[in-house]
Amino acid sequence: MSDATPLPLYAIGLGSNRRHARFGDPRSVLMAALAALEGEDIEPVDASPIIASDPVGPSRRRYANAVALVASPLPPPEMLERLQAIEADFGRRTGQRWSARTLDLDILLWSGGAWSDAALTIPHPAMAERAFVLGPLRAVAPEWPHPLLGRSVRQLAARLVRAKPVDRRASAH
Ligand code: A4P
Ligand code: MG
Repeated sequence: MSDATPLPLYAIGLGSNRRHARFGDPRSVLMAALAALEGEDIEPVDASPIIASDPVGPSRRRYANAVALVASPLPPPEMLERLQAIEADFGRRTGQRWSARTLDLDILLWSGGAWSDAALTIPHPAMAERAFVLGPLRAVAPEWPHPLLGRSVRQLAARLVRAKPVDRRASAH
């Protein structure tokens, strides 16, 4: 018998720009990470295609990015703990003790709405400005309303695409 109350949903952003000794290139790291997300109290619902994206910020390596939708009764701090445990598993390389992290897992959205404490902010504060987040997120949850901005993921993504040519012209001169 299935439970009548649907479980809360989370949108999880995945990013990698380093090879992993066992899993391989960033794309393969994300495929393994998508599989690792499934666990006790975390049920995969959907996953976006994995995209390649230019780095935002100081790193010069290209990233692989994706977004997963998962259903889970876990409250946000416990979800963050689970994600950090997965990140730690993926950060370990054979032959080395700890190395630079190969996997970044961010909580983008939670169907419970907004959350804010010292360790965790939902929605992820940078998500509305990041094409590498909104592109994959739109593939799995286009109509999800951003609880603070009052616009859907589709609208936020369209706004970002429209803004881009202007940015390019501005930086070309
Ligand atoms: N934290 C607060 N809110 C959240 C949330 N919603 N989800 C806290 C997850 N964590 C959250 O994160 C630092 C702390 O943020 C956590 O301990 C948690 O308490 P972190 O992942 O350990 O550190 P970080 O990676 O330096 O921070 P963050 O914010 O994930 O980094 P950025 O700024 O997102 O940079 N370019 C492309 N193309 N693709 C990428 O994926 N990623 C980054 C990562 C930069 N450029 C990129 C990409
Ligand atoms: Mg992070």
